Amino acid sequence: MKRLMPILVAIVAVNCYNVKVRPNDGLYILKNESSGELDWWQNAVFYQIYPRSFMDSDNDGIGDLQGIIKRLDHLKDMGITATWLSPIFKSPQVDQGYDISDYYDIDPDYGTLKDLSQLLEKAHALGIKVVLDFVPNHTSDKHEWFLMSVNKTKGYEDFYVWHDCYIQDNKTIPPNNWISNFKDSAWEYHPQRNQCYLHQFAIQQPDLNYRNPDVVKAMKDVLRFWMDYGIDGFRCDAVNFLFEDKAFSDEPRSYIPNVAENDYSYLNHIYTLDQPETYDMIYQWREVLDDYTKQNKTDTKVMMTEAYTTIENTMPYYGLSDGSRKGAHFTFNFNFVRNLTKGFDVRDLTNCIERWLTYLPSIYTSNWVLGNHDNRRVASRFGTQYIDALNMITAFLPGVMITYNGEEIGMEDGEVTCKEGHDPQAIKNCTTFPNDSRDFERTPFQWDNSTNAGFNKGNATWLPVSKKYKEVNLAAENVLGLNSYYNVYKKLLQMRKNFTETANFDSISIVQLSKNVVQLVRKTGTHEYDLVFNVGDKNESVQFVNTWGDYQVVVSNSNSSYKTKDIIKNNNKTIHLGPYDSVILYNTLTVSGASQFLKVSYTMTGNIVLMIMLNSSDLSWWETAVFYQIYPRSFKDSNGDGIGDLNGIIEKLDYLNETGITATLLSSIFKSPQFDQGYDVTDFKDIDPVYGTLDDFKELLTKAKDSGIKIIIDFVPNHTSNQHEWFQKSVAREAGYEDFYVWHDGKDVNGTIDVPNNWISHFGGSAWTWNEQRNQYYLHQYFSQQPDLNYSNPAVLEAMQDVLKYWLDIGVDGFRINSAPHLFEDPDFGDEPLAKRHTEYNISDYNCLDHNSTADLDDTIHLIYQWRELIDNYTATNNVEERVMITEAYSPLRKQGLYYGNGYRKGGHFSSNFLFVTTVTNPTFNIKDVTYCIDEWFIYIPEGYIDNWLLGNHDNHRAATRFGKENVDGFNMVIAFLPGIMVTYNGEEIGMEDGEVTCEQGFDPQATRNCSIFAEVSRDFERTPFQWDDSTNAGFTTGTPWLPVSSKAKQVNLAAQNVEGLSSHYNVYKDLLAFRTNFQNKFVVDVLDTYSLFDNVMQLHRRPDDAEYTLLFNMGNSSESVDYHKLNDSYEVLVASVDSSYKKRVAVNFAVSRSEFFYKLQTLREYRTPNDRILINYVLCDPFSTKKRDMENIFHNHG
Ligand SMILES: [Ca+2]
Ligand SMILES: [Ca+2]
Ligand SMILES: [Ca+2]
Ligand SMILES: [Ca+2]
Repeated sequence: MKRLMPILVAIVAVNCYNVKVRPNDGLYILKNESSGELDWWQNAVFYQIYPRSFMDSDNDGIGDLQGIIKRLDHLKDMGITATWLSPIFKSPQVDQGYDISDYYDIDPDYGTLKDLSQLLEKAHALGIKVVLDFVPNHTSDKHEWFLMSVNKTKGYEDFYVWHDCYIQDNKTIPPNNWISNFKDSAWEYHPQRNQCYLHQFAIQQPDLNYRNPDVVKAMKDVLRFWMDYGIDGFRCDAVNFLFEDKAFSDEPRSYIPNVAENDYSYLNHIYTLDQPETYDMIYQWREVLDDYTKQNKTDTKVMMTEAYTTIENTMPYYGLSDGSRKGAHFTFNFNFVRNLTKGFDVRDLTNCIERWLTYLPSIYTSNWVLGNHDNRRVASRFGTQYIDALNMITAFLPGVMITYNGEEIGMEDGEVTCKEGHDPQAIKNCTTFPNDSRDFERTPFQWDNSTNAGFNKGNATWLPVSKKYKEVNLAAENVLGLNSYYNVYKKLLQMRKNFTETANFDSISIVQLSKNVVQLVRKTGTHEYDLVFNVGDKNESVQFVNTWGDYQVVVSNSNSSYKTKDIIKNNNKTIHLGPYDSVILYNTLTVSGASQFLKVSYTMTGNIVLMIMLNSSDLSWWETAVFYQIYPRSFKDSNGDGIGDLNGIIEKLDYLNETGITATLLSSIFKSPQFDQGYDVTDFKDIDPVYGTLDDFKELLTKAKDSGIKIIIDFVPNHTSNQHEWFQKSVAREAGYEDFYVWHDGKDVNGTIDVPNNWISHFGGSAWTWNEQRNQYYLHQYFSQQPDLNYSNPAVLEAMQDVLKYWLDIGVDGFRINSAPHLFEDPDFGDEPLAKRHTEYNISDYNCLDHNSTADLDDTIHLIYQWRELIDNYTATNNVEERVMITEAYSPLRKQGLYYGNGYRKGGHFSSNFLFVTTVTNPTFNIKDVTYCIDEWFIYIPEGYIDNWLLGNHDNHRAATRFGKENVDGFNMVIAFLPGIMVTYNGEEIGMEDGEVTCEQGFDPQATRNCSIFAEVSRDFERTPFQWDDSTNAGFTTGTPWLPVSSKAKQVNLAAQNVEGLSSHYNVYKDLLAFRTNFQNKFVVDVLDTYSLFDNVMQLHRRPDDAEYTLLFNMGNSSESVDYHKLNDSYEVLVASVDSSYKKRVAVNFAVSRSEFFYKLQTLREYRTPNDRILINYVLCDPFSTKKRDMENIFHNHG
């Protein structure tokens, strides 16, 4: 960490005062799967050849094996050591060779077995391994196995997945509801056998029955045959489809709206994808390969798998995370293909890399795929200016690199018409062909500028050769000394040869140097390499993070001003980058500085966030606060009408005080018809009578102030109630109010007036409603009872500023800006484009459109800044304590930063962080989801702003329900421990779960209008009354509560938990708040590390100034013994969860043995008392001795 500091200090010095600075530095330490040397494949570049388009030797227009043989010298020239070939087996070519009719023979299009032997011999002589495509899920329906199975030939009856089915009215009634990838039932009736067979893909591709041991054996025989033949490994196609549920259960609906019943995505494929038996089969194949290697003493036969699935389901294809069973040597990493898109920035790139490395178990070898025969070419996906940089990044990152043929010369997509196309799914519909076809990335390789780019001798080619071949071809680029894509690519492959020391030590860290520049630091063995990449289109000069010594340029992109072998001197660590420049540097001193990289025998992945605060004693009250969100309606009812109110809150101020709460957020309490629970306001300056009076509110402010508690109120600026007098006046076109709302005449469509555009409201359906009286449409981004105010009207701006001033004068401590992103709309009222994933939604669903005209507009952001200035001016003019502004924006994370500020102007003091609510949602979430969620926030939120963490609110299911009640303490600890502000929704401190509410009892307007979806969408469950004690109505009211009190209140209530010395959620929560009081606001330097320790345990480690704190959280249901990162030997337990075997204030001596760790952090190697496995639940540890540690000293002593 020391190396980072000088630069950070420099940033602080020029930037600002009293601000925390936090670069995002993800550090991953990688371990070699085997303990010795790197195996041949671990650092290899696998070059994917698409045989049909590589080289045509006999001039029939189709590439072939003899063509590949002819061009092997090209692979050799690049420095390629391994290639994998798309399918070349005998096939009727219904699905481009993925329908195989003979696993043991070559399709005549490509040649013969003899040609393959020749290819292997020549490739091996050149030191190139050859991997073949293995298509295991299905065969062609022309395969003899299938023909015999149809005939029930003995031994083949059950080779495929057969099932009885019925014919009714000439229609097949299939055994269950399964749907094929290519639409319609996955079952096909076969009249001859009078049964149905399963096909997860085309009808001509029947699924093999892997529950039949004969099939398993037959397929293993195929693997052995090809290994005997001399093949070096297999790329296994679509492996996640191998097994299906034994019971043939119907799959549940996905509930993705507007998907036709015969569409693949209509169902949630829990019974046909990623089955446990599927993973087991992959592990068995690995055993076949490993056994073969061992018995025959050959080089490793490698297996790579293709599975487009979630990241959680992807990793087990590698094997179990502890390595006790192994699967593929690597399973394709499609992150760059699927999650990186045109216009990406540094954060997107960082995110993409870190996401993969976070989830990858540290014992496995990473891999990086930029493209393949199923995805558009890199140059076309991102733009030609990115070709070098992306090749550099994939070459630079640790592990296997995969290159699709043509990417090394920067080939773009070819030009193919629907008529010329061959992609079987795409040519069925010529209108969608330009979007859907995969022919563009499959056009012939461009070798030179002769006829047909040298692909053949001039006969028609199966797909047209791209017109660009005259400029873009290998011969033109392969000129010594020329700045070309190809020469950059070649240098990269040479550089990678130095990465073979990975076996000893390998780490990668990712640092965002500025908004547009990222630096990757790779330390392998004794070498240090640095890649610096300017993603933006402007010149950038940045200081890069460095150790010591001069830096030498290894390779730079073809337009760079840096040339190979240029030196950047030790005393000048500034690098000047042109637009899209990327440079790889080598630290010339690292060989002699080798001692800094100690051999690491124990590794784990981790991310480090480093923070520096200057003059932290000057922190304002809100920067260290716990904000407690009160939902007034359900908190405490003082007058027996069943609805919580202001006097109820006043009654409970002592409770807040006793708990340690210093600030509250009150959900909307303004005058309202309560159609949307107070978010439809009729008077912004008055309190709704159900909550009390303005005087009650003033009393609350006074009493809260006496208790040292701040009161933040909701501000609902986007819309009013349709019963607001402003709206009434606007409808009547009263002078001064005509343009208070967003009115529109509508669009004349052939004489009929239609809505002005396609905008959709948050709750579905058009965002426009016709008003008869005014004879115009008005806009409502929410319900039609909530018309949008017109912010282009200066009178509206003034009226709303007036509201803010009014409440500031009354004495509120701040505002939470409701629905901040939607204030302004595009004044042109143009249609919004369809969202990328629009097909997953109903056409009237809000998610169907990209909201580039109605959300996050520049004008909206600037208005937020104006309001911040108004509030800051008020604070300054009146010389009062700081008033704060909090913004609510469920915007993409990359936009969230703008609500904080843009570097010149300030926005919200903080913008609510909804990541724990929106991303840790899967019921099977694991520790990596949580650590990733934390990392992601740090990646996207710019330096200089204070972080914030919340688990839930009145719009999302309760944390105890989402995460499990046994995880309540753990999650409260996480958000209390992380740097920044903690936000708690009332009830979370006692672990309240969702209440039980029926549709008839409910109030949420979007839910009660349709009882069939009530359970799914209602927000009433998290709004049931607070559970104070076990009396009637849980002590919430003496009357009838507006929403029923949860039946769990008898067990889960404050009184039962608030007992001195009792181990309870509430007491844990109180301890956490006390811990924060002593902890949060004191540091000049603060470092946070996030670690996933094994599958279920996470560690958060903070090293502020002279202290050290650690949080260990076991999210699993079994005991775990873990090695964790530490600096000291003796610790004291500060807080332990309700079920923990550890007790508060008990000393723990964890010192057993130590090993050196990266940057001198010491990690406890092994902690295991004989015969005793200790359950480390959630333990917050503080080192016993908090003696001042001289950080400089620590670094120097070990450096
Ligand atoms: Ca040919
Ligand atoms: Ca299957
Ligand atoms: Ca009341
Ligand atoms: Ca608006």
